[in-house]
Amino acid sequence: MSELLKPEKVIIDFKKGTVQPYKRKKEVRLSEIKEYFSSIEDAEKILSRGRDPIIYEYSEYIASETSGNLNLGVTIIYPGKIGKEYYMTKGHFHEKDAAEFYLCLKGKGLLLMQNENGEVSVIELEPGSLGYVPPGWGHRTINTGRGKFIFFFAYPSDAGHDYLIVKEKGFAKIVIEENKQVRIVDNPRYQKT
Ligand code: S6P
Ligand code: ZN
Repeated sequence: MSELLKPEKVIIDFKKGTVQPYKRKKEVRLSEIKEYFSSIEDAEKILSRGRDPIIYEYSEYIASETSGNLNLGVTIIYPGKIGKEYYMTKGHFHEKDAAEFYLCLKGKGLLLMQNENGEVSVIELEPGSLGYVPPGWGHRTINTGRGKFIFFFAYPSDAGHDYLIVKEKGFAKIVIEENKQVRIVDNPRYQKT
């Protein structure tokens, strides 16, 4: 064992989506995530009007990033769409073989996963439901509701995050609103390997 840490209590506010104490907090605004949306044109239109909304934010309790530890945190995805596509996280693969789970605390959304063979899996999340991401599956979350979508996550601290594959190739599916319905459709910009 490399270091002996002191046990700590962590307080999660299910309604506000806060974690205390937290070590990392990040807000992701449209300007940072615009290339991940299927319609960059719609994103550019919003930005050109001088608006740069927060799409999502998260805070993480990190005891230590050494192997054997867990990172815990809460993500809030705001409600909204870029064109027809719902607000979502960038999505990533873990660099190591590492699982993760998402436990929905508030609102509703989807957990979209994809493995290296291009297979896709989607889990609907509502308060009390948990989506398990096995090692090897890229993962993105999408707010399909009208309010904030808030979920708790945990993953091995040394998992590592690879955003490049998703940024360059995208996910095979996107989640859009069509005729007031949530639809999971082929991503027109998806690049197969
Ligand atoms: C980390 C975990 C979450 C995400 C967060 C934002 O493994 O999955 O903390 O970082 O939900 O998503 P993303 O794709 O921007 O990291
Ligand atoms: Zn992850």
